Amino acid sequence: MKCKKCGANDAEVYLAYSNLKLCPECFMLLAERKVRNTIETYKMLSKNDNIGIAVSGGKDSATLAYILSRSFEKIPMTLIYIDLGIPDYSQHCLEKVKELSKIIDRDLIVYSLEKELGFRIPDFKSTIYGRKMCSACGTVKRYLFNKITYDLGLTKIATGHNLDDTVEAIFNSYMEGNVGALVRLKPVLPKTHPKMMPKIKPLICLTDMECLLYATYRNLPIRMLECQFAKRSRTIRRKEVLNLLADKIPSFKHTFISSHYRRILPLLEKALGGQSVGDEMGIFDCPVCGMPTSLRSMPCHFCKIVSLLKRKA
Ligand code: Q46
Ligand code: ZN
Repeated sequence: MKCKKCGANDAEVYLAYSNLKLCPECFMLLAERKVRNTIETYKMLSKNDNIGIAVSGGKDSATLAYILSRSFEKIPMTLIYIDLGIPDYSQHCLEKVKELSKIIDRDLIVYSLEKELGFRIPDFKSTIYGRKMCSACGTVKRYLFNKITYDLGLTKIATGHNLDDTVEAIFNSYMEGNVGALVRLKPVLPKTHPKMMPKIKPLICLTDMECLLYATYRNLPIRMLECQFAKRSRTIRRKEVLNLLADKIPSFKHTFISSHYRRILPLLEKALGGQSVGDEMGIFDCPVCGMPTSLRSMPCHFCKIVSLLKRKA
């Protein structure tokens, strides 16, 4: 079977949602075009930008960094890696992001939790987060990527959230009736506080599998180890359910996300009068670290969970 685009090479990739059979070269060009179109549609980048790219050693952030760097050569970009101190895994991922930074010739900032803050993610095992390590880890990463981007004087941060991540997050917010989270799950999050950096998600148009195929065909350095805390998380189980739906209805994820952004989200925002749920309560400065928080006169989530470790020490 020949590639449906070029008609010359053998097709290796089948995109069921659009019934396309492509050769690796045409698939990679299509993926890059989709990302560039997403960036244009949502006005994610401007020529004065100097962006941070959150990298983890995984397929998504490697794909993101490669496509951004190649498509927007003139825009300054810095890779940011947080060393979480997870035995074997963090060191392995660090080696991958170092290789990636060499390949794309962009600077890499490595922030070590242990060196900078004196703790590691596994230290949360002995706290109330022992059974939900990913929740503590997510809070730490979100906080630090924002803070590092701010401290470095960059203009925004790009993350590797892909289409599957976003469909799962929207689906979960529907399930929980969490309208606030639903309204915040946008491809672009603008600056709502002087220290809250804008966030962009250029991979929102590519599935998990497309990111994996892209990183593999481009021979990008990606991790081979799984984090020891990743086992059977709820997020993974919800993704499995959504994949079952996509097996039966191949366009399910694309239709779901486009209906949400085109039809549901504008209505929700209108109903909220242009505010996100929680906006009416404002954004405050954390009394401990000075970074933005939705909690009035209280430490931010990051400071709260870090204080748990200090109490244990
Ligand atoms: S690193 Fe952190 Fe992940 Fe490990 S503890 Fe969970 S969130 S699984 S991407
Ligand atoms: Zn704080």
